[in-house]
Formats: sequence, C-alpha cells, structure tokens
Amino acid sequence: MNEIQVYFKETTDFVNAELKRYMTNDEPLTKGLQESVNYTLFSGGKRIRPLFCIMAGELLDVSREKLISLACSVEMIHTASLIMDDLPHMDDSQVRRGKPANHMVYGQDVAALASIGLLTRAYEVVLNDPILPDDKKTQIVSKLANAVGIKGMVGGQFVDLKFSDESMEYSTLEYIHIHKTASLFVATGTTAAIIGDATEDETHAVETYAKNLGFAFQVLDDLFDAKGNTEEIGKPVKKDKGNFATLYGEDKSKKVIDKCTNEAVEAIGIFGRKSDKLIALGKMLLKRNV
Ligand code: GRG
Repeated sequence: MNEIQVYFKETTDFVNAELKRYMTNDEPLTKGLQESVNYTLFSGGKRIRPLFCIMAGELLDVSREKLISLACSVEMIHTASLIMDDLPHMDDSQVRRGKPANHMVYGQDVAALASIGLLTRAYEVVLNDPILPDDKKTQIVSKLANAVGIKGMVGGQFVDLKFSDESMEYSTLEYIHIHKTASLFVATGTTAAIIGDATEDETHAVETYAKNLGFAFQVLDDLFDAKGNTEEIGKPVKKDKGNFATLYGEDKSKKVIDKCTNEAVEAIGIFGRKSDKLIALGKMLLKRNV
C-alpha cells in the first residue's frame, strides 16, 4: 500500500471503531432494532463522507478527535437514507452492497425504525460531543438538518420518485443529483469548515469541491447503472428510470465527471500541498472503471 492508501485505511478503521462505540446499546428489548441498524451500518460502506469530513478538517489543521462525531454523524445520515431508499414504497431495491437490503432481513417495519433511529442518533452524537463548543454544535446540526430535509435529500428523493423518467428536463435531473446526493457532501464540507474556523474563501473552496465531487459521484453511479454494472453498484439495475447516462450517453457523462473533477481539484488549490489527500480521494472515487 502507498502512503495515501495507508492513510485511507487507518482513517476508515478509526471511523469504524468510533461508529461501533456510538452504536453500543445494552437494552435487551431493542436488540432486534439495534441489529437491523448495525446490519447496514457495518455492511461494507466505503465511508467516503466521513473520510471527506476528516480530510476537509485536516486542511484547516483540525485534529481527528474534534471531527469524529461529525464524521460518524454524516455516515449515520447516509446509512439511514440507504435503508429508506431501498424500501418498497421508495426505490424498491431488494439488494444493497451485494447483500439483502435491510427490510428483506428485518422487515419493512423494523427497517423504517432503523432508518429513523439512525437519523436521530446522527444529530445526538454531535450535540453530545464533549469537545465541540455549543455554538458550533448548533450551527452544525442546523446545517445537517437542512441538508437532509425538504430543501435537501428528502426533497431530492421526492423529485426523483415523482418526476424521474426518460423525458425529464436537465434541470430536474440536476435538482435530483444536487439534492439527493451532493447535498450531504456539501453539508459535510461546510460543517467541517465550521469546526475548523474556516475563512469565507476556505469554506467556499471546500463547498465547491464537495458539490462537484457529489455531483460527479452520482453521474458515475448512473453510468454504472446504465451499463448494468451490478457488481460495482451492489444492487439490481433499474432500467425504467431516466438518469444522466441514459439521457445524455456515456461520452457526455464521462466529460461531466472530468469537468467536475477538475473544478473540485481547482477549488481546493488554495490549500496548496495540504489538498493532496482530497485530490487523491477524488481520483479514487471518480476514476473507477466503468
Ligand atoms: C436521510 C432517512 C433519510 C432520508 C432522505 C431516502 C432519501 C431521503 C434519500 C435517498 C438518498 C440516496 C440513497 C442517494 C444516493 C446516493 C448514493 C450515490 C449512494 C451510494 O453512496 P456510496 O457509494 O455508498 O458512498 P456506500 O455503499 O459506499 O456507503
């Protein structure tokens, strides 16, 4: 492993250990619910959002200890959204990360509770963090809630469910990608910047990186979907819905991914060599073989 791979592995291990600590629950009556939560939380996610959180904070010389509750929080939000997304009345997916989706194992009732439980725990872990000052916690939870809610992921999911088809306008598709996917990346960057007392320019740079990375990441997901690459996306391919790749083709999708990658890298140029790890993260995510 090279230096950056070692860094990714160590950081991922740190996040996983802390997530386990946050998810300890000795109540026997809710054991089945906790198992459902842990089933998806520890089923092989890439931990991109927590990695991004810690790397964005490190650009601003923040220690990992100050970032870890936020890093775990964004992974909990992400996992909550995956459990909900897979439910029959949403994306109706029976498989996630190559394994049966949460509701296929624990039932729809328990999966819905696992999703809500994880989402609320996400806010709680930040609010209970003994290191962060109260004013920052308030700002962070407000930004996260905004990114999840009607103006964020929930709104993006709504538009996806109701307006996503093969004849949708580009603006509709863009709305879905920005809200469903990029929104949590952007909120992760903004909140890490709050912890790091970033200047306006620094916050803008991290947010521009996050928005471009999040958008390109979803276009790449669409490309895998369109090419029927079930192995890469870990769930069955949905042919009936329009997505970036089915609407605009492989070449245009790849061009957009490249453009977003370049804009992301350019934005964090203001941090000099400190941005090397984030550049590597972008390359690792967006250069996967389609
Ligand atoms: C927050 C409970 C809650 C709901 C919000 C359901 C919903 C509303 C939004 C769905 C958002 C969603 C599933 C977007 C897809 C984003 C995406 C590309 C997921 C795949 O991310 P990876 O590759 O996944 O990081 P891993 O498996 O590595 O964790």
